[in-house]
Amino acid sequence: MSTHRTDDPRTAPEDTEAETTNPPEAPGLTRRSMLARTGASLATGALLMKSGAAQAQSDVPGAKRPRQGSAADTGGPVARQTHLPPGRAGRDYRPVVVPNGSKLPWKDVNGVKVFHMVAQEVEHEFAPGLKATCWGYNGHVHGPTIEVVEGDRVRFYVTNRLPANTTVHWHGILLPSGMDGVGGLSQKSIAPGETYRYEFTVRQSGTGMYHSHHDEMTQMALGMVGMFIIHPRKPVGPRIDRDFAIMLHEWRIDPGTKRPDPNEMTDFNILTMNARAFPGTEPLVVRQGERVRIRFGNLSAMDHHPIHLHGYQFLITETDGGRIPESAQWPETTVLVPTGSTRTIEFVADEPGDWAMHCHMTHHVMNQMGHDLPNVVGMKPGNLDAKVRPLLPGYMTMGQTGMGDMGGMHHMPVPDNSIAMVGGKGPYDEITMGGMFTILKVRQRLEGEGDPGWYTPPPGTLAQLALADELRRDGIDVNAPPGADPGSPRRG
Ligand SMILES: [Cu+2]
Repeated sequence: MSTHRTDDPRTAPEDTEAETTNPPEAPGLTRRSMLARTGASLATGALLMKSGAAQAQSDVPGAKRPRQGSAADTGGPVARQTHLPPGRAGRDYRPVVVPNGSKLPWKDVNGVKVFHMVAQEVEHEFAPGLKATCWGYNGHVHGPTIEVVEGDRVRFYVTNRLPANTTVHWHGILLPSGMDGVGGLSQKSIAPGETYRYEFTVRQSGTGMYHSHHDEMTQMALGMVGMFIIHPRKPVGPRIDRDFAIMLHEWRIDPGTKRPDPNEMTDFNILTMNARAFPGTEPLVVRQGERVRIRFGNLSAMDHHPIHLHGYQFLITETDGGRIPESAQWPETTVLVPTGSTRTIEFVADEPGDWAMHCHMTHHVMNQMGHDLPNVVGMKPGNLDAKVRPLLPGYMTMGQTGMGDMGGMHHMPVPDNSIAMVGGKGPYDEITMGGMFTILKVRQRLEGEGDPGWYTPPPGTLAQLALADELRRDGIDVNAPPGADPGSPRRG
């Protein structure tokens, strides 16, 4: 689609005149200010162009011709505005990595990045053993990550193949009001079978999101969310070697059922990173010494997620409002990602190892946990199991010492289409977490991009069973009363 038409705006003779007479899309965004914001050189500025390919929309099934002069009319004066040539991976930016995810493809139509999104039902696997019928985009849950460059002109066709109306809201993206995608408020919602067109010039950089903004409670609970990443036209901050994008989300899927329950308000039992629950999450693989960026988005229904990274201190470098000035970036080991927000962290991966990265709400690292269980911690069942088994074959009292053993119970019968509450295979033992948990794998050497397997700590750097000699040497008597000194001088 890179063939130039005779009405290509770059060659149209009336181009110069139109540029001076047509107001820019947003107040304050003149060609001069965009150049200043993008840091683009005057030479690049000479390539500034205006959109003009209104003819593209007439052959789209379900598309209706917008009223003349409306903001949605690419041929109208309002929509005519300056933008830069499509930013390209490799030349203008280093693409993000979306673990377990996908990206939305685009094509260049007369200097405009054209995307086609299809809202549809999707069979999605959360982890081996658990699938559900969700709603997403282009065969994926969540929707493919959108990746563009500041100054791009973008055009999204959204086809609705759902049984219900929908819209797409570009969350955190600066654009004209009529492109904001709020059903009823900024547009008519998209009926099943219809295709709508959204179009705007990207005039910011950072990490945004997109999601349905019609029957939000249902459609977002079923998975209709995605990341919207905008690279700066010229790099900002230190050069990044690995750039990851992770969307956080929460679901209610009762064991044995096939549909997420959108009516759930508090008791979510599947917590996901890029719509996967541990042990279904793919690790983040990094070479030692690389500068790493991780962008988190959160479109959970009700919860904020404090994401904790082991082994590192990082800087919080971005919110959904853009890059934080260097003087205001502060160090953390846990970043709270409020719902409806994005947060970006950066660090140098100088310490090799397998490092846990997870939500620190302990119920968010469980799978299909029921919270109406009686508390049996400390209970001594005696021969209760033997007594109950004639009535309930296979009965076994569980939880007297906590939930840590649940992961090892893969031999126990569980309902069809459900997963163990915790547990994935680790190099030493069962990992007693599930849900919003993944692993950052930092290696001195990497062969290919795949999972490098488990980390082998150098000799002397692994916690292990204490030897009798060591105990003797250090004067530790394991049977002596345990010690504790007063924490304040007033208590003796
Ligand atoms: Cu959480």
